Amino acid sequence: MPALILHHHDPSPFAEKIRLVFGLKQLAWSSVQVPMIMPKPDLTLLTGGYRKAPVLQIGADIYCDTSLIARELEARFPEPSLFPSGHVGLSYALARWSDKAFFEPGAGLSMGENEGIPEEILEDRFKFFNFMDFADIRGQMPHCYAQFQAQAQLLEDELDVLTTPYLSGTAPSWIDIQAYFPVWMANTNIPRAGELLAPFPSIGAWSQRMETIGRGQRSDIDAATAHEAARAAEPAAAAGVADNPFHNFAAGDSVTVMPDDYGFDPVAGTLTALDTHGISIERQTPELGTIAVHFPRSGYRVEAGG
Ligand SMILES: N[C@@H](CCC(=O)N[C@@H](CS)C(=O)NCC(=O)O)C(=O)O
Repeated sequence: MPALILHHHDPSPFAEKIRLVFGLKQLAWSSVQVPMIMPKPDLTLLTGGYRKAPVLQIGADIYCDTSLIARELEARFPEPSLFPSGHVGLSYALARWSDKAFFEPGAGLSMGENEGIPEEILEDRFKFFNFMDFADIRGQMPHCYAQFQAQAQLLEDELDVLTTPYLSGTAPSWIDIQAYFPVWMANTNIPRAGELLAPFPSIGAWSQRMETIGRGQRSDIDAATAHEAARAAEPAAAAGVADNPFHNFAAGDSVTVMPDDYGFDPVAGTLTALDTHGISIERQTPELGTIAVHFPRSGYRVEAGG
């Protein structure tokens, strides 16, 4: 099986989710650092335009978005499972809470409370994070603190009544990882993290347990090596388009796919698979040959043309 290659940047909280999955599953993986801001030509050569971090590459297959990356890693490496106590649907559903309600105020605090963030990063995020009011970022800080702590309180309430070390039992799970990544972001990127998290001692104790998961065995490679791995491989067989009365798409259609929340960069290609879990397209590239790009169905818009 080709290597697992994660295209990410070390400060990325979303990438931290997947680094923790590598830890939980004790996987060896290769790391390619991507720039924090556009342009990212080495990444978009693979994705066709999708720019967010992280992206998982396995040969000529490119997996976008942490929900889909988790699903793919679980399918390929089922043990130890991301779902030790079941609750697969509920676990994925939790992303709408942690990616939005918990992450967004944390992202606001990371941008608004750090002195000296380079102007080009602020400008990039100004265009990218449509959920933030950059015109009055300082004025938003009290609300961001309040919202971050309101979500931390929910997590603390849950941890307070736990009789097991992790949220869904004796082993860590995708639920733990999703709930933990905004806490990791606070500790890593928010200057007043100590005060912010001080009212939540159960989160502190559980965070120490989460850190024991590790991040698997990482080796650093450059983008050219990742491109060579894509060139040398063919995409995995696609599952086709599932029957559904609510759309008219068929395998072979030209489509574009893009996120429906922020970072609206369309990726054009030929549809090869579509169901209620995911979307796959193939792109012909002069540099790398055929590349398959995969997205989750939840949170991604497919449109005809491209
Ligand atoms: N829904 C996406 C969100 C990913 C995301 O927003 N990642 C941030 C980094 S933490 C990002 O891409 N920021 C802009 C950038 O790095 O270019 C996922 O789950 O992977």
